[in-house]
Amino acid sequence: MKAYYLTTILAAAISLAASAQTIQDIYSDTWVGTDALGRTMPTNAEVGDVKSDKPRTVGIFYITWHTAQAHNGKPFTADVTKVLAEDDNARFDGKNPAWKDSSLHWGEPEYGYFISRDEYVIRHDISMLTDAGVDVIILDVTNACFYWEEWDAIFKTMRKMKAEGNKVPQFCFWAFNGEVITVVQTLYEKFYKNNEYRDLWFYWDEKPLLLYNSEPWEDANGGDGRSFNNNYDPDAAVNPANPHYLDPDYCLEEYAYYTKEVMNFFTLRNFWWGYNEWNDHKYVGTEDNWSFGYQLNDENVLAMTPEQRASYHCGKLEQMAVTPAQHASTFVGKSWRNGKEPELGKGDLPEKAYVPWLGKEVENPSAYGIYFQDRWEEALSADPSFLYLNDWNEWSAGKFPLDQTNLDSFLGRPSDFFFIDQYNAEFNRTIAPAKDKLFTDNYYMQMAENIRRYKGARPIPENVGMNDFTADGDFSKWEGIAVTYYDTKGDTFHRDEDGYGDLHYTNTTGRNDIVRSKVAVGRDNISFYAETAEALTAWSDPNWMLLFIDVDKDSNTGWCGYDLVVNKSVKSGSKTSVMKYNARSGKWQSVGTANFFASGNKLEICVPRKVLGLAGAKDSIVFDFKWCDNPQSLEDAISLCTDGDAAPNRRFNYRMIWKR
Ligand SMILES: [Ca+2]
Ligand SMILES: [Ca+2]
Ligand SMILES: [Ca+2]
Repeated sequence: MKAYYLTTILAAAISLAASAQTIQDIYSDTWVGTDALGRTMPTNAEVGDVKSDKPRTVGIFYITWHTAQAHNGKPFTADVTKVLAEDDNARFDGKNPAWKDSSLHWGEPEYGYFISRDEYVIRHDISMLTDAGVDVIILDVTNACFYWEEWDAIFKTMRKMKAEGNKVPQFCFWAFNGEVITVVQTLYEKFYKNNEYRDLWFYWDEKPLLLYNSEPWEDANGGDGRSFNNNYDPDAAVNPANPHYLDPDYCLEEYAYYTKEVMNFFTLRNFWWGYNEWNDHKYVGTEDNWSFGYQLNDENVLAMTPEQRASYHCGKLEQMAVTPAQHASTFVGKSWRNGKEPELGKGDLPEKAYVPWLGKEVENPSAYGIYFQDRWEEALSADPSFLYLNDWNEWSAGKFPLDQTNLDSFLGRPSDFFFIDQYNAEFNRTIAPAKDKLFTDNYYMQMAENIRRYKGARPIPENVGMNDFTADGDFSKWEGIAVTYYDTKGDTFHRDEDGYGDLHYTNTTGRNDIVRSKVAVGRDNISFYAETAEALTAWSDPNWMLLFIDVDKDSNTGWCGYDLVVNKSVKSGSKTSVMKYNARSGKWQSVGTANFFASGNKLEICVPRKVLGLAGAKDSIVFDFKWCDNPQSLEDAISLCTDGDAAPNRRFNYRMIWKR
């Protein structure tokens, strides 16, 4: 516990020193929401207060291998889901002409086939991860590849977001295969020794964390385990006047082990797959050997309790992993349960499976996070200090030919090809949102829901008192309203970046950057206030500052749960429409008008309580609401949050609680 507070204080001091700007807490742990499967975000009422008896830290594997070289100018065809949609026979024939590539995405990301340096994607990733409660992104160096350009783009963007006042996660590296000692030494010298991006370093147990291979002579990719010395100085071996005379960190051509500098500087944890045994000794459930997922198709690992699978430090349970699936190569996908993968149909997707958290069998079970939730329940029951998620955005994997097929070559059948980590929508570990409406952001929302259960949440702030406001443009009256609802700042950033193949992505829909809002309850009106980063654009703009209200807090009524929308048809510079969703016609119909005043970066709207259906409420009012500016279509909940600005972000809503 002492170490925890020290670490926190130290990290806080460092971030203060490096950045004088104020970070705005946007209270995302108080946001409500319902995902596409009908799961609701648990609130403080369900998960209790933020737990503070020990650290509860969430890390996620963040991939940067979508490098600029992926933009090769050729039409992009490398998506397994599209290959199998073109010809389902391709799943039984690696030489089927539908296969045109040797490295493929399993499906299309919500933001398209992006490359890792795309600032628009980085900004959305960072804000999604922060909103969900992720504390640290873990960057992949496991194959000894340095992604300098991509890391620089990420760190610079995180710095910019911080400068804009946003909370961001911190980072750490994970090195394992190849010349791992050289890799670690290079990272140490480039970033840590130079104090580069120091305010973004992730601290664990009082020092920056480095995930590494504690037995560097054992390479999981079959390498020879040799690491050449960056700082080899032959003179140090023979010259007593050399400042590094006889120091093995300098006088050996190949490193014997990690240097003293590295060993002293970092908190080090060995980090590999949760095999029962690794390098001829017990791995899973041992001291300082963290796992990035568990080999549950090994009956030894499957038989263990969650506490037995966890990693320990000084005898204390420290780390556990949660993954949406295992590997395609081990035939353990997203719907795997009780030692079995459901039978695969078209597109190599399971056609049906029982979903325990839903208590029934469903079609398209890959969308339901069956394996993912089982792992969450285990991790939550063991309650580790560090919870590792694998992964956010790996998306792509190699397709390898098999010369000799046997009965169990791939997915439990003979095959002339195979994939290792990912394959299709069933066999992958991606948590980031997918474009396919069947999967959409289900895994992201499931992660956010479970992180809340892991960490707890603050109570939703409550408004009190009667405030009879009119839309008179005197915005000073809002200073008396204590409760503020916040949104990310700078999330109207425009996109203009290459993607995979010949793709290029632009998005210029970011317009009014909503940063703050408030609600005041009066006898006759409920007034809404919104504040943007810059001056508001003209009220005549399309889809200008839409205010969606879920009056009954029921996602099954209204459009995407929203029963009313304000500003869908703004009448004049002072009068706007209030519309109600008619489920029968599927249309929004006018039910009244509201007065508004917009000036500079501020907007206030007074909606008659009668129009909201809240005229009779005397002592308390509770509803959910959301501001959206410039969505390009009102197709579904996702269309509200992928263009323009949504406040709060993604599928989340603010909950307005008022007591007289
Ligand atoms: Ca915003
Ligand atoms: Ca509703
Ligand atoms: Ca937003």
